[in-house]
Amino acid sequence: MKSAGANVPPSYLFPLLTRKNRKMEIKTAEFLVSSSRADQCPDVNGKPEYAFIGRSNVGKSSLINMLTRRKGLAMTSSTPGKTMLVNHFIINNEWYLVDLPGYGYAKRGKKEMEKLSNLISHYVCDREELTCLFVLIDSRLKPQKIDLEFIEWLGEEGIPFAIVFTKADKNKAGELRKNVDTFLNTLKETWEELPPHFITSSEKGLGRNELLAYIEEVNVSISESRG
Ligand SMILES: Nc1nc2c(ncn2[C@@H]2O[C@H](COP(=O)(O)OP(=O)(O)OP(=O)(O)O)[C@@H](O)[C@H]2O)c(=O)[nH]1
Ligand SMILES: [Mg+2]
Repeated sequence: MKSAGANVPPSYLFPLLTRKNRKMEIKTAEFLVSSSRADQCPDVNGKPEYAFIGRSNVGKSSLINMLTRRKGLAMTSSTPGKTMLVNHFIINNEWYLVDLPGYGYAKRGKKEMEKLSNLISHYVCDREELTCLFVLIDSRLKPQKIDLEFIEWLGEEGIPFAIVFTKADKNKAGELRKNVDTFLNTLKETWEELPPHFITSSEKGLGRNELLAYIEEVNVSISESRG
């Protein structure tokens, strides 16, 4: 049985659970750089990094724009496979949001698929600054094998992560909760403790405060742990 969450020392998890109503204001959000290889990612001086991963077209780039309230900051597209590089955005000059390419877009050539898969796995496994990986799941779908396998792999590698359900606005009434519960119940079969999860709509701004408050909690815990 495995457990998940953010990459902070265990003694700091308690305040994470108890301190409520923390608010994060986004004062500045700027694109820093794109990297085609994980070992070419920028030196961020130990500042925490929060990255977004998930199937192509699940809404990773849109979520970054929603969180920062900068519409064109991350490039989005209705066609899958838009984001091909690791994109770093610096927020409030204090921490980073990272937009990653999607996994599982079968229409690419084999070589390209391999290159992207290498980029993702090296970033996820080797990036020391990666504080929490947000795994985006389309809230309209039944649990997908590729997502479950990816989460299983995160467990094997011991990568701290949280789940973000996307496109909540596209669900019919009643379907949203049902799909979220089905997904979480599936995870419960192999995970001792469920990771934190968030329900979002980039279209409606749903989940913005909760996600930012979570990031803020983790940032505070990290700076407290460093003294
Ligand atoms: N209705 C609705 N549409 C969304 C939402 N989030 C994303 N979309 C749409 O879904 C499509 C894909 O969004 P992206 O943000 O580009 O997805 P991505 O995961 O970054 O995709 P890749 O970079 O190709 O892996 C776009 O047409 C978005 O407008 C949402 O919350 N609600
Ligand atoms: Mg994208």
